[in-house]
Amino acid sequence: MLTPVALHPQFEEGTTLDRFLLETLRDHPEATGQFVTLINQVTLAAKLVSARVNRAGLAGMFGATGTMNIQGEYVQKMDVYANETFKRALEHAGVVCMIVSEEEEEIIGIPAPFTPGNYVFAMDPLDGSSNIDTNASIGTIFAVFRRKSASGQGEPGDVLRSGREMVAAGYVVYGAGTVLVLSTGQGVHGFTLDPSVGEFFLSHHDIRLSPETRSYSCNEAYSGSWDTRLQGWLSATKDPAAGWSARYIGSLVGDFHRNLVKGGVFLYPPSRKSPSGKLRLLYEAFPLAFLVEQAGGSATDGRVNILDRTLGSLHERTPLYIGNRDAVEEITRLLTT
Ligand code: P6P
Repeated sequence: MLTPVALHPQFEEGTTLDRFLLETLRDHPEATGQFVTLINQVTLAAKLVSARVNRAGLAGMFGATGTMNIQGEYVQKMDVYANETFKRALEHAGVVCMIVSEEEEEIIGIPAPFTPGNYVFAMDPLDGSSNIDTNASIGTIFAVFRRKSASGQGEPGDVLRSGREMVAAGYVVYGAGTVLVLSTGQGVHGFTLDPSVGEFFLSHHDIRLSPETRSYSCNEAYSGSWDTRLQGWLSATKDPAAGWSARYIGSLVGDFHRNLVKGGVFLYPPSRKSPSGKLRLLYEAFPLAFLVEQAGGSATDGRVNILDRTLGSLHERTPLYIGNRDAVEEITRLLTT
């Protein structure tokens, strides 16, 4: 008999995401109707992508489209589907003034006849999609900002800003189950999709990183070109007395979700292959840093807290060290002294 996730007394079994939002956002500064609608549209898109991911192999959706995105990465058929699904779910709802997607070079405006809304939505619509053919976990990652410009279509200044200005962040991990993890600044909570009823139910209330977990997650194949201080840290973790283990899926959302739920630290340092790091600041590092801080962890670029960075360009890359606070602070101390 599985022990059910300990739920807050206020949220008995069967609390849907809708109910959770209504009951927790009541006195939240973002408790505008637009914000709840935005999250509801994200969950609609997540359900649609989940259904398609789960039968990608049957629907001829494996594999690449034969095109490359602006990152120079082969676009998978599922990347295109996820990108279009999240755009369509949001652009007509009157809740966003712009969308930024890993799949598109430019800012995505709100097409006529739809009305721009109060929020900025930045996403990696399907991160790790090259893993879909191997049935590994993949995911959607998103960050939400409240617009700075007064009205109309969003402007670059609405998104070229500090990570501290995010009002919400989350991801959807499409794995053994589909789990939407969300924070609006009041803790981190996970909702598991019951596909038989098409609802996300609260399954992980107030997720907190387990500080004692000694697990690291990185692509060690590149460690030969890492900063030597980092190489020293990695070899120290291999001392049997240190009690570390290693886990690496190669899909950011899968690796991050495991660390969030069980504890651990994820590293994607600069290397000869990726001199600025591989991961993107706006729609990967920013949202995961928002979530990890809400769960008691930390995220840096090796020098400063990721959330203190200000976005300089839509698709800029960054090194990322994220997870248990002690491990992240030790790595950052090594790299800055
Ligand atoms: P590597 C997937 O392509 C991705 O962008 C992230 O999901 C993942 O963390 C990283 O790349 C894996 O990169 O170089 O280890 O294959």
